[in-house]
Amino acid sequence: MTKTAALDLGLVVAGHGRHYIVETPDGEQIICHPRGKKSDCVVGDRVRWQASGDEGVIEHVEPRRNLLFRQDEWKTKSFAANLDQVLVLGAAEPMFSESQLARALIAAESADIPVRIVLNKADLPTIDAARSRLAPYAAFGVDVIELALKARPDEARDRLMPLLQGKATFVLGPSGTGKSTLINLLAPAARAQIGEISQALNSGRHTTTTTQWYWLDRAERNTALIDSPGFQEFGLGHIAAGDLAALMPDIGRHAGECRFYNCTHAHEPGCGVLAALEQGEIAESRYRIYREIRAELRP
Ligand SMILES: Nc1nc2c(ncn2[C@@H]2O[C@H](COP(=O)(O)OP(=O)(O)OP(=O)(O)O)[C@@H](O)[C@H]2O)c(=O)[nH]1
Ligand SMILES: [Mg+2]
Ligand SMILES: [Zn+2]
Repeated sequence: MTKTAALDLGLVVAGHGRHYIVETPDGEQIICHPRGKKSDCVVGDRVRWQASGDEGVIEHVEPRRNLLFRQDEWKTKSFAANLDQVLVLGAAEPMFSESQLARALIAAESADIPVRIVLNKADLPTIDAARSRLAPYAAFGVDVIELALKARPDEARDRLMPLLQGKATFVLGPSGTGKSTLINLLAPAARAQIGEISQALNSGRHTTTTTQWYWLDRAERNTALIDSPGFQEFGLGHIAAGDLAALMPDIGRHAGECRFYNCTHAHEPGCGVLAALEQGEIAESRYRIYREIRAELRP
């Protein structure tokens, strides 16, 4: 038996700076601190810990199945580990940035985590513009689910539940798209704070500031949703420029047709991607985003 196997196993369900909430296999929640200075756990981590008074000390993080993160210019922002899928939320108001959405998809693809897009606030008149902006994504095979989480909650629940059952799903998206609304709709015990709460209490909007794991089924603990703060920027500094096309399926599928094996799809003769763009097989917005991101990446 290894030394760590003697320690208790727990699941990190929240992190607040230097301490974490670890849930035991019987559902008890304990405040834990990591051993040593480095706090390198994230929500979704399985950890080995031991009690120290009323609190606990995290001794060891179990190997991760995957880790979703972004890499801005100066720092790595880890979202969560051991995920079964990512729901990327966009809304008609505030109108989502297609570049941010594309980046979230690329990060999930590079972490090898399946994604779906939820387009929320379908009750608003601006939904048509949002829907056409997402048409290229549906065309290359992303599941795009149009919902009105607040205006038509029963329909939203019926559409989502079969897709979430038995999985740990990370809810990712810009601020104000309805991530916490989604969590509150589906996780009975959740009190994820949403826009209105604080509008009533103070002048600011209430925005989620920490990542938090919620069970949809507290007794069985098979199905979870993870709420997260909205992002503003989404850097992909961890991706090598030459790998980018392969992480954008609509572009990557034409890269094999290029004359040069190291084609950058910018100006080379015999480029399969440029030919597909010309033919309308790649959406102009997608190609523009490919060029924009590529310019930021290390060669
Ligand atoms: N019209 C409309 N508004 C909605 C819908 N769903 C959510 N909203 C509203 O959108 C606002 C933001 O919702 P939140 O759930 O707090 O958004 P969030 O993505 O958690 O935002 P952050 O925590 O800031 O990242 C709230 O005022 C919600 O009531 C919808 O289906 N239709
Ligand atoms: Mg929120
Ligand atoms: Zn090319």
